[in-house]
Order: sequence, then structure tokens, then C-alpha cells
Amino acid sequence: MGTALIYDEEMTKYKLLWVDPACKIEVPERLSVSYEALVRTGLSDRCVSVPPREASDAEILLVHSEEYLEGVKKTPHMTLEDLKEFTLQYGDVYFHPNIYHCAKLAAGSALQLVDSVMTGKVRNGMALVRPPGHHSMRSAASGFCVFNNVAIAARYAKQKHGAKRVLIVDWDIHHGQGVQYCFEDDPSVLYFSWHRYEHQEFWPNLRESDYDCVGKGSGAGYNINVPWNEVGMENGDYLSVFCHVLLPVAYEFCPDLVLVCAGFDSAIGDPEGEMCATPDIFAHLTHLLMNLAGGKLCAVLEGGYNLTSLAQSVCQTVQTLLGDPLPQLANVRSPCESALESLQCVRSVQRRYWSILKHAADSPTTDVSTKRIKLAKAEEEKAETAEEERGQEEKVWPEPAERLRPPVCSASVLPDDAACPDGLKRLVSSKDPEPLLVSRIKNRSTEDAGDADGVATFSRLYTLIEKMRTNEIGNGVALVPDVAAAMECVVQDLGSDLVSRVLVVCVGKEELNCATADGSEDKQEQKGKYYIPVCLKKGCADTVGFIQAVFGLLLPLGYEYDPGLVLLVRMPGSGVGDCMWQQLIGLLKGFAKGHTLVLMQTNDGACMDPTASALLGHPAPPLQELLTPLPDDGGALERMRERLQAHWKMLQTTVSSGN
Ligand code: X5A
Ligand code: ZN
Repeated sequence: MGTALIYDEEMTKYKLLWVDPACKIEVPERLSVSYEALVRTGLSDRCVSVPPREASDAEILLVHSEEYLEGVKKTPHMTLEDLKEFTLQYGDVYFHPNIYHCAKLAAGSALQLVDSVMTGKVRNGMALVRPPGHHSMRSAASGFCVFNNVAIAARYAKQKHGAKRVLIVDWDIHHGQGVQYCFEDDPSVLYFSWHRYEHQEFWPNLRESDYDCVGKGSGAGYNINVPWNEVGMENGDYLSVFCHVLLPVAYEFCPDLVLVCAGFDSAIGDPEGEMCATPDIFAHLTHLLMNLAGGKLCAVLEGGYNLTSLAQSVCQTVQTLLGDPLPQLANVRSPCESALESLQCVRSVQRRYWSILKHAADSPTTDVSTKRIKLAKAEEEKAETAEEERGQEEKVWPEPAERLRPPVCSASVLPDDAACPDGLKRLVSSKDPEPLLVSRIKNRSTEDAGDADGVATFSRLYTLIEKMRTNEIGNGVALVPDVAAAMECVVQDLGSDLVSRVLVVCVGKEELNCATADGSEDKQEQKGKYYIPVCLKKGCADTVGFIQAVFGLLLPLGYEYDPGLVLLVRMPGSGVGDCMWQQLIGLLKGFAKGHTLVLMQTNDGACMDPTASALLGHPAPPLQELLTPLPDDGGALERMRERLQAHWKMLQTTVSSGN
């Protein structure tokens, strides 16, 4: 199961033929530098190369009107003057004698990608195309777009492949109004877009790009707009919106296919977006979507106008689709006030439609809003100076770090009589384990660590963690006679030696004895910050509660904590189903460069195969129909999140009151 890559040099063969400041950034090099970066890094060689084709008239008519198609059809034969005139009826777009051909290839590329993914030829893929698509409407070109590639692909996936629900994630920095209009009243297509908005000051300056446009009729709730009202948004702002809005809703929606309007003008250095998220954020955004729809994800290029930032972002996306370990996002900063305000507004209008958001807070009070208006003038002045300063110096950022695949993807530590699942490397003990280690293991020892078997198991565990630290091994699973004891041993003795921060995720009932070395006075507070027990009344059978806990608490905490190792512990009788368990493993791979150690109890071996599959990087099966949540679990989780916000800023979903 591979990753498709669609590219054709032909789509570089049109350009702006006259002077138009609004269009000069949309250049053929956008495509060639992206592709060359994939070649240079060896990523293109690892993909399945799929050729584009031209979309047929019938396919284009899935979204566009006959009159519009007929108009565009005439452009290859027009004179320069005619082309200019034809262009004038639309906003921020240009035509060229070869653009109609390229636009058919761009839409056809999206369809080829959908075919490859839906038939199972590949798991996922990316199409590098020009012209982009998300601004074009039924009867109009707009914003460099001629045909709406992704909208056509969504209709096609439903019609030709029987997809019941399609999720479109538009992370381009512009609002894909064309996609919104296309699916406004259609509950089978969920459209999510974040976009630079600045209270309607930013192109395309539409009232209907605001957060309160949620779709119409039976499509109400299936359109999600997240307006960015300030520039300079960072990784933490993007991740917050994913964790607190998009992902919970996407899991509740349960799509059969995920389409991404993959514009990279939302990355740092882009002259249109003016945002500050780094190219490696796209590795995480991609990863977070890869366990939906059984991994069926098609990314189609939209915008991206800083050639350096664009090429890096494309590489990060494709490398993630290929399953390479995720880059560590060091110091994810807390979301800014403006982002929190957008987040709060979106959650409060969407909570009517999504049971997973039911307990979200109200919109900021008018009181807060008036305060903001009062502040606006001062802010505006500040922004103007900042703007001038920004204009002077070009943005610079470090090149994303290399993401090395470990020689061994997954390893196991098993009792001698247990079978090792395919694809995992079984660790065996060296003849004489390190004497210092043996004495330490014996020292702390509960009965089971003391005997020869115990020593062997723990020394193998030590080796496993050590090899994860040096990236010789990606991740691992251990079957141990007593998970609680093993967890304590890893946290207190083995892990702490090798990595400074371990994220322990314990599924099921268990209280971890956290021994703080210094016994300091704020131990209570420390415990409140670092020990986070989540209780679901129906336990892990409560899918909604589980998703709320994972996206509302665990992921944002993980991003803020930035662990060097994830320890996932499965307590016996935890009741977690295989799907949920695999989802959890898949999602946790975003932390610690994928270094996850799973601990399971020897008699819990039945879930070994799902565990191995998830560790090896196979997408988790979709979570089945969501059960109705118990009345108070959601509320309790919300209250817990509120309490923890004092310690963990990534848990915030509302503007800070009182200032
Ligand atoms: C696809 C895309 C941007 C149009 C900007 C017009 N279009 N000012 O990013
Ligand atoms: Zn864009």
C-alpha cells in the first residue's frame, strides 16, 4: 500500500502574459520547485507515480455550468486582447491560451488520485497541480482558479465510488468560497476551512466566510469556517483549531474519504498569508487526518507563493503520507487571544450540530467584544508599524530537520512462549545483562522483577528504550506479567535515565505512584498538573467521551509537553475496543518522533495483532457509529479542561476573561 504522486510538467506551461500585481505571484515555478524538491529528497522515488488525465466535460459539469464551461473552452483560441477582456469579468485570475488544457489536467489529476485511493491501488496520495481550484464557482473563475478540482473530486467520489461522506479540509490561507457554495446545503460533504479574514478586510472579503456561516437546510453544521482575524498565527494556533474543532467533528462525521485543499500559503514566509506556522506543521496536520476514513486521504495542491516555504511544506506532507516518523515540534506556543476568540466563536455556533461539542462555551460576551473594539484602534496603529517593519526584513526560518526512518520500525519484548507478530523484531536478552542494571532492577523489585525472568524482561525493556533513544528502533510493545509494576519501573528507573520527559498514557484503572525526587512544597500542585485522571462513566465503551478526552485533552497536552518518549499502558480489563486502541496508538505517534512503548499484560495477548498493526503504521479502522454520550461525561471533561488551563495553555478554547 503506497502513496500516489501525480505531477505533469505540462501544468507549468501557462503564465501571466500582462501586468497584474494581484496575479504576479501565481507562477509556473510553484509547481516545478515543489516537484524538484521531492526529487532531490528522494521522496518522489518512493511514491507510486500516477499520470494525470483530462477531466471530461461531464465531470467538469458535476460542479460547473454549461455556459461557463463553454466560455472557458473558447480561451485557447483567443487573442491576447480577448483573453484580457474575458479575464476582466472575474476577480484576481488570469487566462492564457494553455490554461484550459491545464485546468482539465488539474481536475483530472484529482480524479486520478481519487480513483487510485478508492480502488485500493494506493493508501493515499498527493496531486501537484496548477491551476488551483477552491475559489472557482459554478459559473466563475476566481483567485487563480478555473475549475474546482477538489469539489469535482468530491462529487466524483460519491458518484463513481459510492462514498457516503466526504470530508474536505482546506488548510490554504484563503477561504475556498467555491467549495463552500458547492456543498452549502449538502450534509454528505463536510467542508472545513480556516482563512485569513481580518474581520472581512482580507480577500475575498465575503461576509459568508465568517464563523457563523454553518451551511443551509439539511447541510447546516456541515460547513465550518474558522476566520483568522490577525496575521502571524503560529503552530500552536493551527494545532488548537485541529484539536478543539476539526478533529472531534471529523471523527463524529466519520468520513469515507478525506480530501485536502492543500494550499501552503498558510505557512511562514508566504506573501499572501503572512502567517508564522513552520513547514513541519503540515507533517502534523497530515498525520492527524491519516487515521480517518481508514487512511484514505487525497491532498490536492492549492495556493503557496513563497517558493522555499512551499517546497518544504510539500515535502513534509508527502513524507508524512509515506509514513515516515513525525518531526518533533519544539516549543509549541499557546494560542494567541485572537485565535482563541475565533475558536470560541466557532465552537459555540457549531455545538448545536455536533454532540461532541455540546458542552462548548458561549461566544465571547458583548462585554469582551466592546473591550476589543476599544482596543482595536491602538492595535491597528501597532499593526501598521509592525507591517512596515515586516516589509523590511524577509522572514527566515530553519530548514525542517531530517526525518530519519529507524532501521527497525517496531520491536517486541515477549515471554519465550509467546509468538511474535509479523513485521516486529523480537528482542532477546544479551547473555549477561549490565550488572549495574541488574542490581537496580533487583533493588526496586517487587516480587516479579526479582526472579530471573523479571530481570530478563526489564533488561530487554531497557534495551528497547535505549534503542528508541538512539533511533535504531522506532517503537515497541512488551508483554509483561504485571503492567502496573512494569509501568512504575519504566517511569522511575529505566525511562528517566534515558529521556527527560515521558508521556504516560494509561488506559484503564490505575493510580501511578509519582515519586517526586525533592518532595517540594508544591508537590500537590505538581501532581495536579502532571497527573490527569480522566474518568468516563461508561469507560472506554463511550466513544464520544473517548474522542473528547483524546482531542480535547491528550493531544493538546502532548503537544505542549513535548515528550521524548510515549509510554502507553493497557491495564487489564480496560475495555478499550480494538478500533479505539489502534486510533490511540496511531495518534500518539505524532509525539516523540514516533517513539512509543506499549505495555500490555501477558494474559491480554489477544490484542497483540491490532497493536502490532498500528505500531507498523497501518491506519486504524474507523470508529463505528458514535454512541450517544452519557449526560455528564462531556460536562465533566469540560470542567477538567477548564481547571487544567491554568497549567496547560494548549487546553484553552476561550478568551481569557477579565482583561
Ligand atoms: C489558490 C489561492 C489566492 C488568490 C489570491 C487573490 N488563490 N488575491 O491561493
Ligand atoms: Zn490560497
